[in-house]
Amino acid sequence: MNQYLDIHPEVAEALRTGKPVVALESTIISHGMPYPQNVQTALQVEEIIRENGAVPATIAIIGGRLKAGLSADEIEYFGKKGTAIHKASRRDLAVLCARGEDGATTVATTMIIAHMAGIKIFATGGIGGVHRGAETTMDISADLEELGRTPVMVVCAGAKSILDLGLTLEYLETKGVPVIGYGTEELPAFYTRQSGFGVDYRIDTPEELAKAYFAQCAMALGGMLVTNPIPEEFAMPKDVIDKAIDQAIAECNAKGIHGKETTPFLLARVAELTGGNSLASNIRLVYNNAALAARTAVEMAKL
Ligand code: PSU
Ligand code: MN
Repeated sequence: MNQYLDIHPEVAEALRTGKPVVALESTIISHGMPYPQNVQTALQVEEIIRENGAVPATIAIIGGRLKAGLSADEIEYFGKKGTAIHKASRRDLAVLCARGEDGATTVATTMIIAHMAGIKIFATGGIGGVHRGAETTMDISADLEELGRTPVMVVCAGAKSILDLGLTLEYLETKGVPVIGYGTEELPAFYTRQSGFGVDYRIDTPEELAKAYFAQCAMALGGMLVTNPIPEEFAMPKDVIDKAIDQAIAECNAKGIHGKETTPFLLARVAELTGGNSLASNIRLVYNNAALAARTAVEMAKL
């Protein structure tokens, strides 16, 4: 086992005995949602994973240790500290561990740590991607590179249109990442079920997801992305969300915000501009993804 990694005893026991485990990220807690909804959501997501037959492993860096599985107190700590915690992507792991610091793991680092621990599947809300205007800023999330190289299945609700969804799909194609629509042929756009862009494959059951992942691993082809549309009853009106996103991006550019601050700024601003509505949708889609990931982990454990 990696010398920087600590696996929670319950997670370690599940992995040793071949029981299903689902990883969860911590940047969504510290930087993706406000306190206290972030903590309530993180705890409820763990509960949903248990109800669907798997063991949850929320991933984070605490005192320079890579943690696969957090206690409720540790989740509370990340939720309360919020953006004061270092947002940790691939480039940050080594220095944070060497210095003994804390870090909130993004999709990229959650995949890395999940893979080190032997966890195959990870549920979240949205992934990072190619930002609008990336042809001049070169702002492309390290999440996409990680999907290309690390053999973990990531279950999300597509990507927010704070990103350029067309360019994000092009980049994933270049990196060889299969983009799967769960029960849909169209890429979901996080708050809405449709984006106007197609996925590579439609898959309708957790069993078939598990089989596809098994084949992906057998050929050492890297990660897989499952995009699971938000349930109809929690989706947002497209015009409302588009307007908020356009305004948030304009403000982000006017303020000269860039680098790792961009995504947290846009997420927080969109939530403010839509009142509580987008946060409520965000929470519901994460629950939906957690349930699908747990059901898929159960099928993976049978193969
Ligand atoms: N998109 C969301 N919610 C999130 C994130 C993205 O809808 O919480 C977080 C995830 O942790 C993701 C990270 O991995 O932002 C991407 O940040 P960046 O664009 O700086 O790579
Ligand atoms: Mn970026």
